[in-house]
Parts: sequence; C-alpha cells; structure tokens
Amino acid sequence: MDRRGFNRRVLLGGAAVATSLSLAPEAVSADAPAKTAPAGGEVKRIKLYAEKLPGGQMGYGLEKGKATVPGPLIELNEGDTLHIEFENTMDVAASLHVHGLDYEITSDGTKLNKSDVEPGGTRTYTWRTHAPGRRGDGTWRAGSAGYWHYHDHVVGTEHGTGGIRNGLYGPVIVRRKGDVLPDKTVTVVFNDMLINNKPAHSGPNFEATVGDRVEWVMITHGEYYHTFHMHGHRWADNRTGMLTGPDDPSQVIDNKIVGPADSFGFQVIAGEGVGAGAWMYHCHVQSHSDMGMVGLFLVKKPDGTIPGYEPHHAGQH
Ligand SMILES: [Cu+2]
Repeated sequence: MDRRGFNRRVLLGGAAVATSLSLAPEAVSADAPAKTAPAGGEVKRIKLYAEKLPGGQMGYGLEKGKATVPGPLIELNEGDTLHIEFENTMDVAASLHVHGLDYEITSDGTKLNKSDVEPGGTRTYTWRTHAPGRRGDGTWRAGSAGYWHYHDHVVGTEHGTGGIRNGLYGPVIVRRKGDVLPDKTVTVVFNDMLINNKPAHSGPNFEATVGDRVEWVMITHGEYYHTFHMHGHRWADNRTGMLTGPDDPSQVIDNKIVGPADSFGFQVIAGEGVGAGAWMYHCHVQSHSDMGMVGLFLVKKPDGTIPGYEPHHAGQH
C-alpha cells in the first residue's frame, strides 16, 4: 500500500480523529510496511543538459530549458547501468563527473582524460553500479549503494571550480535491494556560504505532512567546512541513515561535520514524536548560520496548517 495514501487515510479519517492523532506525537509514525527497493540489473538511459541560468548561474536538467540547481536526482539500484547522453548548451566547455559509482576513464569528465564536452557538443557518459560480494581472495568488496553526487569538472578551472560555484552539481542515490523507499526526497547542498545557490536567508524550505517519510540528501561543495544540523529530527550515522535494529551500533545524531565533496543521506518521519512545525535546518557554525545558511523543514498538520508559523516573520529576511 502506498505509504502516503495510508498516512492520509489514517490521519484524515475524521475531523475528531485527525485532531487527536495530530496532537499525539506517539501516533505520528510509520506504521505500515515500508516499500523497499528492488534488485538492480537494468540498463537505463537519460539525457542531461548543461545550461546557463539567469544571474550567472549554471544548471543541469533532464530537458532543454528546465535546468535546476541542484541538478536532477538520479536514482539507481545496485547492478544498474546508466547511459547519460550529455549535451552542453553553454558557450564554455563543461562535463559530468560522478562520485562513488563505477566508470571507465572515458567517463571521468575531466580535461585530463579528454572526457569533457565542448560548447554545443554531446557525449555519452556511462555509470555502472554493483552489489557487494566476496572477491576471489576472500576479502569483501563494498557495493555501490550510497548517497553520492555528480558535478562539473571543467568550467573555470580544470577542477570545475567555476562550474560548481555556479550550480553544476546534483545528487545521486544508489539503493540496495531491500532499502526502504521514501515518500519524497529533498536535496540540500552547502556550497560556499549558500544553500542550493539561493541567496542567504532565503531557504530553501521543504514541505511535508506529519508522518511522511522524507529522505534528505546532503552534499557539500566549495571552500569551507560546515556542520549540518536539523531541529526536532535525527538520524543514524551510517550508509542509509537508518538503524537496522535495536543492536545497530551506529551513532544517532542530529548534527554532522561536512567538508567539500562530502555527501550523506538519511530518512526521517516528518514530525515523529514532535509534531508539526517550522523546523529549522542550518549550518551550526555560528557565523555561518548568522549569515543565512538556514532553511526550514515545514511539517504540516494533516489539515495543512503549521502551528506557530508566520511565513513573513520566521527568520526568512
Ligand atoms: Cu557553515
């Protein structure tokens, strides 16, 4: 059964029921079997465009004229292969370089390996993924599953410093068979002193309804180290961000130090144990939060309201 539908049905079952459930934090939790990722092994194909955006920004998009910052979320299951037909619509050379996945040197996305794309040109990059397994020598080989990311490696310098600064980056999730699937996924990128290249003090904000299973992908770029902190929610510091059972030794945290090109992810049940609200997430380096590295996780009650939240007076200058 669709999780989102289940939550809505339970919480909207009747006005009186909805009110009492939304006020009882312990009732706000995932209580139907979660949907899980299938085995991989598919060959997938997408087109990806690099485009100039207003204000000197640059972005990746799945369709012409639809580039975004961050770029589109690319999701794979271990064992999948992805062929990306990349078109550079800009007037400078650009590329696509991925972290964490398997690719041959011709898909490196660097000038060093002549795998960048001239203005107006196209190139197919191939990313592969694999499940974990035992090598012939008895040692264990990690699988590809994880929260990863892609970015330009060419614009500005041979490390893509200008491309990354201007917005040429995006999230990649590789799932293992059986991994729990979320209701929605959001991406937060600390890039220098900005979040998702938005002006300081202007979010981005993300909306959910109490009980939604929300997956966060957190990526860092640029010059600085940061600490990613969330109010009212926490996660496990491991591959999935979720505990596998009562004896899982992973540390449960709500704050994590991150540096350039780091990425991690986790899932939370929106408002679990704490209820609806405008929950801040921010860099916890004090001068950075003061300078506007702040956004909101807007967790709504089933009736769509957010207790105590006035959009124009909530620190969003
Ligand atoms: Cu910071």
